[in-house]
Amino acid sequence: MSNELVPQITASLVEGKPDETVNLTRQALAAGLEPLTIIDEGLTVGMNIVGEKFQTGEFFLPNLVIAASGMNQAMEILKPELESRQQETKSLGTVVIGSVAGDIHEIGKTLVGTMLSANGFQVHDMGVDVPNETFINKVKETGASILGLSALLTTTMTVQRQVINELEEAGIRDQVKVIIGGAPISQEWSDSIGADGYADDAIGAVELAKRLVE
Ligand code: B1M
Repeated sequence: MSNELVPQITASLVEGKPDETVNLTRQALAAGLEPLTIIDEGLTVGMNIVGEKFQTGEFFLPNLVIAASGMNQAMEILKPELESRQQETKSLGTVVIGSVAGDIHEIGKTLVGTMLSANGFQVHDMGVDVPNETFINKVKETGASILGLSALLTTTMTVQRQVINELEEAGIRDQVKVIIGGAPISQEWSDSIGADGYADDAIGAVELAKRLVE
């Protein structure tokens, strides 16, 4: 039954069975489940459980790596499905997005980029561990209206502030809206570093980006 597939997807990630995650994701799509339901209620829940078990010492780094591989492979199947549901026809603006320097977490950032693209933005995904200068140069080159900075570590969230400072030094801070996100990020942090907005998930990031370009 299709409604049993979502918890099975969660379990397959936690149990470290990427092939099963991929098979179950395909089955869930075939059963008519929405890609976002599979991501939010299946995959992300599984990654959060893996993260908690890592924090308590029950899981180790290889568990994180295997779970991430399962989620990434499932995302490769889901990305075209998300994009094919794109409803906007004209471009809402250009977004440059990436995980900040020192941060190699890519899943959440990629999901946010995919959702922005699926909702009518032209997205330049710069990848992970992106040097500050690369962000600045890409914003200049593309004339992007939004810069998205993802940080998953308490040690890399401060890089978001550095990028904002460097945009100011480059004289282009007022030309681009900076949105930030990632597990340790809060509205308070966003306000304190002078970002234009914070979202705690991909849907929130799309709503925020649309609001900012209006
Ligand atoms: Co890492 N890791 N990790 N890890 N890892 C966390 C983040 C951690 C919370 C785990 C834990 O201890 N519970 C912890 C951080 C602790 C802290 O600083 N507070 C941690 C650690 C410590 C580390 C290492 C230091 C471990 C080590 O080496 N000892 C190391 C650091 C590497 C580095 O970056 N330099 C490390 C490495 C890794 C792997 C490489 C093994 C792997 C990443 C693989 C990959 O991405 N290809 C990994 C993983 C998988 C995780 C957890 C388990 C899952 C992250 C994930 O993909 N979540 C994570 C625990 C957790 O977060 N629960 C953890 C699913 C994804 C959909 O959610 O990324 O949060 P998320 O994105 C969300 C929102 O945050 C938001 O929307 C997304 C969609 O809903 N969002 C944005 C994200 N970016 C946004 C940008 C926006 C707006 C919203 O606007 C621009």
